[in-house]
Amino acid sequence: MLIRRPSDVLPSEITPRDVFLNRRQFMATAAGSALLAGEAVAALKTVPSRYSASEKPNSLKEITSYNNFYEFGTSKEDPAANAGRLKTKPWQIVVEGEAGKPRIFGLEDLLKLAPLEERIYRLRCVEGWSMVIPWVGIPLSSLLKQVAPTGNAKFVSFETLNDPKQMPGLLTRVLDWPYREGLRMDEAMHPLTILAVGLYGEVLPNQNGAPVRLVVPWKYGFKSIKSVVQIRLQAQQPQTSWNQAAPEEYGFYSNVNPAVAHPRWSQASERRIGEFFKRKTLPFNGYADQVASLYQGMDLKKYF
Ligand SMILES: Nc1nc2c(c(=O)[nH]1)N[C@H]1C(S)=C(S)[C@@H](COP(=O)(O)O)O[C@H]1N2
Ligand SMILES: [Mo]
Repeated sequence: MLIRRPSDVLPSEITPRDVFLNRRQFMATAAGSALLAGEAVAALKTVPSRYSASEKPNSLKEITSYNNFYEFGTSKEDPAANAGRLKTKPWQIVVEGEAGKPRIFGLEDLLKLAPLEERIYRLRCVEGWSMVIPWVGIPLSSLLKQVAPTGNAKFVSFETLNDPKQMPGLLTRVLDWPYREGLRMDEAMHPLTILAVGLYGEVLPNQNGAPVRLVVPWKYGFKSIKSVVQIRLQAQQPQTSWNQAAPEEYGFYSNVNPAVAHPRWSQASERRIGEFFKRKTLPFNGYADQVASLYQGMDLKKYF
């Protein structure tokens, strides 16, 4: 889903500001790792979940060093290198729109809404690779119920933080920022849809979308928006960053579907990070029993 590779950027496009930011970013990363070593990392108290896949998770190293988070750069190594400067405390999520009780949630409020569960989920990136990740999180439904959605709430939109001082990738125009995603209301309320605040029992590493990110395991990875600051209930289907960037390639639904090829490559198989041979991609990423009924009667070639 790369539109513009870093190697396509001409040296003339690198401004003194970029050079300045790169130096700052180097210092921020150095400071960040010192902090990590010094600070006791909060272990999250979790209960196991009946929704976990019975597959061996990828290693912490794999999960935290091969990422997509374009706000920190477009290559897989960029988020681990650059996300150290993201300030995740304090953090607020504004939940508004078609809601009887719109509200601003601090991260602490979120943790009180439901028991934190460990959910081992497959993540299938639209680029053709996959991982298995032991998330820690709560159902998104437990947050949405708090704001009392009105009868007009048919869709939910999500936005990532939009601060170029913390996110150097925002200075490039690879996407229309802030990163935006959306779900239909029934998808958002589905028990498989979670807000993740951790992985491997610890708070989320910045490169994985700290302090809170969406995870929708039956959809391509880009639907699982990171570092969320705004959630809006609305009557209309939201515009999303990837659909806006390339509507023929990335539909609103983006359910994992081996039968519908991306215009430039097949989606029939995938490479699990750490494995050599490819696997067959499963309909709805292996969650068909739980979610196929949401799309009954819809032409999934049209609503891709
Ligand atoms: N804000 C934001 N969220 C994002 C992205 C991004 O670039 N920005 N990338 C998406 C893509 S393409 C994938 S595959 C997953 C990757 O999540 P992970 O790095 O935690 O494995 O995050 C998704 N969420
Ligand atoms: Mo992705």
